[in-house]
Amino acid sequence: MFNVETIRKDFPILKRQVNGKSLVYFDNAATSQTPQQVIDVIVDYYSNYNANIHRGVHTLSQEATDKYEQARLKIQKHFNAKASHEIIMTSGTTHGINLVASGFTALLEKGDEIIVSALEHHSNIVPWQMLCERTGAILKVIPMNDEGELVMSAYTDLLSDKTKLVFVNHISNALGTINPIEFIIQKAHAVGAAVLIDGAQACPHVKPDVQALDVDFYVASAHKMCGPTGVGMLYGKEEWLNKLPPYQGGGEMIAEVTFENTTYADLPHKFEAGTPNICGGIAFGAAIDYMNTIGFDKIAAYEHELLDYATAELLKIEGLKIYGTAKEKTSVISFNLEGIHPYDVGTLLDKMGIAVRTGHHCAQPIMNYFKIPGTIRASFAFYNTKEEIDALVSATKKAQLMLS
Ligand code: 7TS
Repeated sequence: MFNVETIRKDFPILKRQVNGKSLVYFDNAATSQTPQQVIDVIVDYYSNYNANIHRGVHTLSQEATDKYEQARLKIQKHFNAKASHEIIMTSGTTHGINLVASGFTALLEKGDEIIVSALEHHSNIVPWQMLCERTGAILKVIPMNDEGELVMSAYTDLLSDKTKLVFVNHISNALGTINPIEFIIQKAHAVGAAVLIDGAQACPHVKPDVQALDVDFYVASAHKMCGPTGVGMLYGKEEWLNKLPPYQGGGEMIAEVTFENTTYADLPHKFEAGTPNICGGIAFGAAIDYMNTIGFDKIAAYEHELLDYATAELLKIEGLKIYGTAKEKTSVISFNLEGIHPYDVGTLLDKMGIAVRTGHHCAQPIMNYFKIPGTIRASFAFYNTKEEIDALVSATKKAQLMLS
């Protein structure tokens, strides 16, 4: 049984007051909150077995190594990767994307084409632009429509034997659109292109199966799925990870070093130079355990209820416009009040204890499409409630009155 009141007890931060009001946390798309079960794992690590990994004969180092590698296995199982060495531990989605973009420098030629979508976060645009600058490859963009959906007929028109890579997010951070990634992957593979899916916004809501998707690369951040900041994962098919050169040089990623020649370690260590975020990696595994205990089916169903309820209630406010009305969308609502700057609304909502994000959400091309400076974004998680949505609606009405 899904009981939101029981779940809320797992999150100490939800008891906080902000500006004298009970905190209403609706900035989950920026970062999710952390349950006590994950906080306990972090405290346990620093209290009992903090040590560097993969290099110590001593007990603490072995314990830390075991737990870190167990976390990799949990991540492998969660995403259904074929082998644990196809999971590269990163500092987050941005790191994973840059690792792949850097690796493709050696694999692209002038005139090759790579495709992104109009719905991307800047972290899934800028590294590819930099790759194009380095290689002379050409960046093409899948357009979006007024609902905030990608236009699939335009996508298939862009594909050709020149297409080498396609990069699309699984779910848009700014609008909540769920993209048809199965179709996107299948069509890209038909012309021989590789696909990277940015799963930063999907992983808090769904459990991706990388083998069923047949995706080449999939990236995510722990902090969006109840884990800590500064850690994430890159899944890559073994054949692709073997083709890509190392991203950073340093300790841990080598087989043998001399001044004349260095050979690299096998996967996954070839891509893991230096001391990683050990505690973060272990806590990422704990976060995955926590979310699976609640269950992704239950999470998705409940969040959908919240989305439908909030959409209906917010639309009752005169002059309120929602951006992103895709048929397939997750629990993100981007909106504006007519004639009022989103930042002013966000500031007043904060005064009333409600945390939302305002601005362009690192997705300026989407804001340019709608010809707006930004939006107010309320993003819901499974620990939010309808009562909190009522608080948002009434605070938004108050803000509208004060700012009109
Ligand atoms: N891709 C998407 C789709 C994202 O939403 C984000 C972060 C990133 C990549 C980058 O993730 P990071 O963990 O490497 O920073 N999105 C947001 C957001 O919507 N508000 O704050 C961060």
